[in-house]
Amino acid sequence: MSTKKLNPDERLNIEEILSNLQSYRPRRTGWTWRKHEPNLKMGGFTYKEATSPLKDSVPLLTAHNFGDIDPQPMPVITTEIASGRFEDDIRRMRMAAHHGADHIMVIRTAGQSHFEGLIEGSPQGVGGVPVTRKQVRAQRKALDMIEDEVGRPINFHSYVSGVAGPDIAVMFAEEGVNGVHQDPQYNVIYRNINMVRSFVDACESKKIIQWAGQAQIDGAHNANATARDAWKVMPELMVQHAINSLFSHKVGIPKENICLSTVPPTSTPAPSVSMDLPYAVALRDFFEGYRMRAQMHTKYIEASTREATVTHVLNMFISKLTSADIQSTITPDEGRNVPWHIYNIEACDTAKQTLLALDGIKDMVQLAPDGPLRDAAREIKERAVLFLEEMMEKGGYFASVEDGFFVDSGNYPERNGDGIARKIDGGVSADTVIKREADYFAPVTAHYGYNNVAQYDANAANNPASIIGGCTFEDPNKIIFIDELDDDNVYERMKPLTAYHSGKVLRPEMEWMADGTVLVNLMFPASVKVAEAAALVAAKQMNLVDAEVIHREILHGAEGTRIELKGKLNIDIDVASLVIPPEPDLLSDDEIFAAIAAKPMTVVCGTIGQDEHSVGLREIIDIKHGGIEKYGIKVHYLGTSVPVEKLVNAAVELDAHAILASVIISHDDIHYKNIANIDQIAKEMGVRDKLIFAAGGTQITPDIATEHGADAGFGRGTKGKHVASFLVKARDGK
Ligand code: Z98
Repeated sequence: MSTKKLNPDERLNIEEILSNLQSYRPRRTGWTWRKHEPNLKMGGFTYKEATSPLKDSVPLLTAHNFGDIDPQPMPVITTEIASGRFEDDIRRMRMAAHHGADHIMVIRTAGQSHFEGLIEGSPQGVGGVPVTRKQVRAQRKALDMIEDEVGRPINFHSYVSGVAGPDIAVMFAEEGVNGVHQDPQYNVIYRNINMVRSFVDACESKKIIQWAGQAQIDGAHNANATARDAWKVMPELMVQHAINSLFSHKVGIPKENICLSTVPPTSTPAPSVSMDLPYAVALRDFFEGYRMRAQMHTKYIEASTREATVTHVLNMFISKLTSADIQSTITPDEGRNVPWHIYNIEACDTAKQTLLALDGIKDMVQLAPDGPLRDAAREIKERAVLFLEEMMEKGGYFASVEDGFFVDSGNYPERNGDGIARKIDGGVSADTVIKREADYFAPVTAHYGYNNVAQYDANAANNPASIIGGCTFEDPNKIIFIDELDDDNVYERMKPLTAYHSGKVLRPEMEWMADGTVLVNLMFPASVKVAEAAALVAAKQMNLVDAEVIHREILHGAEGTRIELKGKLNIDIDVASLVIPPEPDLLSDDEIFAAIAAKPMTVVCGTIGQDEHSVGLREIIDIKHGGIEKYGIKVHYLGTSVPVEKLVNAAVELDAHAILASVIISHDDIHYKNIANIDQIAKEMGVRDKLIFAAGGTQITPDIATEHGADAGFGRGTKGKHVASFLVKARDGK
């Protein structure tokens, strides 16, 4: 379906996305991998493992030193966006796509696993988004526009788990969802949904996933997150992967769409790489042909962005040394429940930065073919095989779950008897599996198992839906779109926010439009408890509402504590009232270099009058700090407290193009008086017309400097580039 083209200078129009949703049809279902561009050349570099560049994107911060290139690494990059309000998440999805995410996962609100069918409408969620047809359709519609803007398909993802798994699978296939989590073991172990029901349902769900060409991610990572000591469940993780992968393949999903959700099992201060790397190698030995989804270890993420980022980078080091087809970007959200825009974007950038940095590493560094790495990998595999053998002896998966085999805190074959045990006839929706009658018939596509189509039309055996002229998969007009039913709906939520949505009024925001949330960093020279209490007092003084300490870090037990505080700053800023200074009209570095190379330039400079402050001027001239020397400008620095006459005389003697005078001391307006003096002396000597004269200093206001006779004034924040650009323009009349 054709979509509206987005204007890069305008926010997404949420109302427009919501309008006419009942007739919106997704363009496709099915997963898209990035396109490898071997030996891609960008900015003078050659990338071994880059993929097709984007049409529109936000490069890494330091890219401005490299011609603003924005290469895209190999793995699909995931970000999880689920603030509880899908309309706000749409804007974050656009930001994330511009920072390199092409796999956007929507986490469901707590409890949705136990719903017995699809939920309709789009109520607001807590700890995730209520996944409904309307929410999915609105977000898919927005993503269709966003992918046109960035020039890369975006995979949209959520969960086909819970009691209503197959219903959700159908809805996702209809609505153009591209990737899903599906693993019946998740239902059984973590949501206590009856195991027979879960495995029967999984057949149906997986059949639909296969039809839709979606990528499937399993649920093994949940054992990492749940286990008492996550590094001890390595053998079991291999078994969980094996059960779901082979099950899915047997139902018909091709191996290249079956993704193992792999997690480096440990984290620092453990010697993590020595444990995580053998595990990653063991997985790749056992599961050749399947895809690896590298997920972060959520259990070992605390509230520190710094610490989470280091863990993330180390995890990606493992991904690069082994392989990853999908790279997740979990953020400190998991540690402190602040699912904020900025953390999604930071984590996407962390992934891009790290993966690009490690481009080609496997051509330079090889994993040792024997020794401790292979020994440890072999041991993990042996433990996994023994685990599986014992399950078989026990009578299979169901019997083993009844016996508490999974998520035991021992390193198999050690067992501590504290695994999660479920009863074969227990759990949510027990006793709901019914054998199909002989005349059972379902006129639908991608249906698993017995279906007596022949009783109606023997020729339709491979296409049961043809009997009714196609089901919703072939004829989307048969989909029933139900709009919201209750008061807690998107329109009601947006009504009081019109001024903010229009862009006329601004309020700080972290996750929802005009939520007012701000983050404040504080340091108190005190212990944690004292610092925390002090931070709350500070918050009150800053007029923050609902202030809460979300992160505390000991710098020293008595000397200091770092505090991160969140709160609400309920202020409105009228955009029309803002005074926005014009962007300085600067020449590019290349233009300045070329102008100086074509025609050399000499300047004399010094701190004038009785002024001994030289730091600022040195910043403007010294090559070390990116000063004007960098461009090849010849600089004669006369020192501090230079008499104004000396400065002008030197300019004449050296046949300089320009005088740069630094004036810091400002009492009695001496800085402006000295500027006027230079102008006056140069005029008296008859050289003013031949000299460019600029004055700078922290107290300088450009307009006042020129009123006193300078050609330009440079105040606080000036960099060498600003001065060099001005000098070239002034000399060459640009
Ligand atoms: C991730 N942040 O994987 P509920 N099914 C499977 C799951 O792994 C999960 C759910 C369903 C993690 C997300 N996984 C953790 C196989 C959750 C979620 O019951 O609605 O929470 O289903 O990226």
